[in-house]
Amino acid sequence: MPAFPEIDKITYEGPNSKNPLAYRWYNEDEVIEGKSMKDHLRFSVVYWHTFRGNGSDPFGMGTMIRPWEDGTDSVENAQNRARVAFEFMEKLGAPYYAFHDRDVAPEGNSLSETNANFDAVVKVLKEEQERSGIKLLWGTANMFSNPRFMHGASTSCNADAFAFAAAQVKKCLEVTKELGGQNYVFWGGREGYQCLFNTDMQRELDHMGRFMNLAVDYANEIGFDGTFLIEPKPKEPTKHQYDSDAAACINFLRAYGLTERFKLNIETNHATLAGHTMMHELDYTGHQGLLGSIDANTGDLMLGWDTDQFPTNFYLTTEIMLMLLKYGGVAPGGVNFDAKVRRESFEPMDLFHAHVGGMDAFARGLRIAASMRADGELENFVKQRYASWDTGIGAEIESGTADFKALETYMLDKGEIEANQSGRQEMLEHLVNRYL
Ligand code: XUL
Ligand code: CO
Repeated sequence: MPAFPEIDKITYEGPNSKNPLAYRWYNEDEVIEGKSMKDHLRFSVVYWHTFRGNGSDPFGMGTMIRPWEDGTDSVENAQNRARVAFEFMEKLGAPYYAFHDRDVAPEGNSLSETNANFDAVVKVLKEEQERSGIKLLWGTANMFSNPRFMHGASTSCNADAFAFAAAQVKKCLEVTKELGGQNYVFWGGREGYQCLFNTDMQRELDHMGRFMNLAVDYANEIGFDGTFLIEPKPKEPTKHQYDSDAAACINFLRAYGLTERFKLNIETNHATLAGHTMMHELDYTGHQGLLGSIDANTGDLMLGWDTDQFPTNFYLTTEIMLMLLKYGGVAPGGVNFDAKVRRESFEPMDLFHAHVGGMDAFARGLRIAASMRADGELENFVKQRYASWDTGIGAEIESGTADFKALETYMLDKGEIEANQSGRQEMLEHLVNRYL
């Protein structure tokens, strides 16, 4: 019995369609800048919000109606849910998905029982992947929900928590490899602190560095060659997370010799919690050569926490797609909807509305970004703005031939700098609006 009998496969109907369950902009086979929209966007559905989110919040219980759930935490229920997830993703036309180990299968009374539960559901995931052609974008281990990780996982003061986390990641790497996962993500759930008076920061960071190196060693041992991704987030659940933003993560990767195997997974709502825009985080990571994947969502400007809403703002998706195109695309990463429907959007149908809206917003962003790049007006403005670096003293500084003494001689001779020119911010913001 299908879980969504009233929904047919979502199709592209073009910009004039008034059907909310159709794509107006996402035409998966249409080629833009030499690549299909499907290959540019590599959309991915997250298991945790979409199939495990129940709508509970700190003030109230779950609200979601999910007729396929039998209300138990059994392996059978988890296996059935996996089949429902694939029906959903197929009807949506999403080529990838992502999960935490604990989203897909229930924890048992011991680590070995938990691993057996995981295997039993992975069997179904594998069958469904083969049947549908949908692939695993990334796997990750949930090392933040269980109370054993209250002080963190690899950064816990309790060495046993580190050991448990290692066993968990070992298993999850094996499963991710088994399912052909293209990446493996570390989001530092509770890797941070609440209070510096009880924290040995240096020791915790060294342990996290050790943990990541052990993961790379084990991946090499079993022949998992997917990309490792660290996902920056500044706070929540801890008051300070060590992976606070892209710059902090990149410094960590360099300090512990990890840049060969690791890149970053940048999430919009995490960027804004860090006091940056998504565009800033993507530009920073991209020029460092470490842009791996994105978690697509948005926060709420009125709220200061991780609301994980579906992105529908063309301005945001245009900025993101400008960055992805600038840095050569997101593969083998993807556009992963780490987003949840609101508690009030409790019907199964809302899962479709949310994803269709998010995918279409990104497809529109891709189209807008590509036409801006084709016209080249922004790019030319920036190039012109830095023209003083292309010849003369600027070129000498960039190439390393001018030292402080030479620069002093140059300036003493010249007396004053070339007149500055306007940055034209308002003109450019107006220009960008022309494309929206
Ligand atoms: C939490 C978050 C996670 C990661 C995976 O804010 O974004 O869901 O994406 O652990
Ligand atoms: Co995320």
